[in-house]
Amino acid sequence: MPATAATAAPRGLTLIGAPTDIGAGSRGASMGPEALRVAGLGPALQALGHDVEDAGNLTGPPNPGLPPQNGYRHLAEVAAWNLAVHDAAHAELERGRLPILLGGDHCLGIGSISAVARHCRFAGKPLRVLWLDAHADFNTQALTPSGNLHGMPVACLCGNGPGPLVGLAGHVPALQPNWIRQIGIRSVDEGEKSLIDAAGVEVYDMRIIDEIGMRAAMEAALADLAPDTHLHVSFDVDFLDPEIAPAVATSIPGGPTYREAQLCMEMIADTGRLGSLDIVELNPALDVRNKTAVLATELVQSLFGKSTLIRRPARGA
Ligand SMILES: [Mn+2]
Repeated sequence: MPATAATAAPRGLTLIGAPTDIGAGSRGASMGPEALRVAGLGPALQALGHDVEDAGNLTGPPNPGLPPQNGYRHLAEVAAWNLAVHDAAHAELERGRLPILLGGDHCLGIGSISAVARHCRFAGKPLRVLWLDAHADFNTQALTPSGNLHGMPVACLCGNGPGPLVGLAGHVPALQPNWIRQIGIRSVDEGEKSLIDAAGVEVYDMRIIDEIGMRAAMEAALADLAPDTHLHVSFDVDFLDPEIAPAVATSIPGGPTYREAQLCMEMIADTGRLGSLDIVELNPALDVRNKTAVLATELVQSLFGKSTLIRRPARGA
């Protein structure tokens, strides 16, 4: 094994591109996978000692640009893309590899996390989902102002959504709300607030991060992991402050800084339990010389064990 700065054990990682903006309100996230490749994501992870395979891009229906029907935009197309993502991610998990979904918009988290939920259910492993995002993504048909399904994946995964999406994991709901930790949240629609509250999702919003700091927020979000807990990270690039990450269509000011985001990723890496990852909502049409894709690549390196120094475990493993 080559000398490496990684603190995490080498893993088999598979990049899965899903070039679509089918669930988003504006076009461009479909170019995300290629921007991440151009930023050197695969070689950056390989350099940490991991075995990286790029499975290329999935295919699916084009974006027809239609208005919502019954509260959903492009439901049939969103279902087709998510089925493809589910099958690809599940196949990698069954091979013992760690799938990295290159989105694509955040509706694809339904397929990806449904695959993880299915895998964990059969393996008898506990699952925790870390949802790094500016938004809670807990909208529903009745509440959504736009019908865009990228605002609904968490609700769908919790069983509140259209049949073709809530059933992908082979079990409804795919997730119990108390398996989810949301981090970085700073934009929630009015009706969404009540739904999140009623569901009991644990949310570390920017108010809490301001008050207690990223370290304490992440300690709480990562508390009580079992030795065999599978950690899934769903990283919406709009989690980051738009000053450092402009390439998102739904940017909200006041997100984590570069250092806070690095700490978040490093603390997840320190658990040694990362099992799957989504990188979504990167919209290269809005980027400046691909800098957001480069930043996402740096943060994902930290998530996979890059650290400044050789670190010895400081907290109880
Ligand atoms: Mn999102």
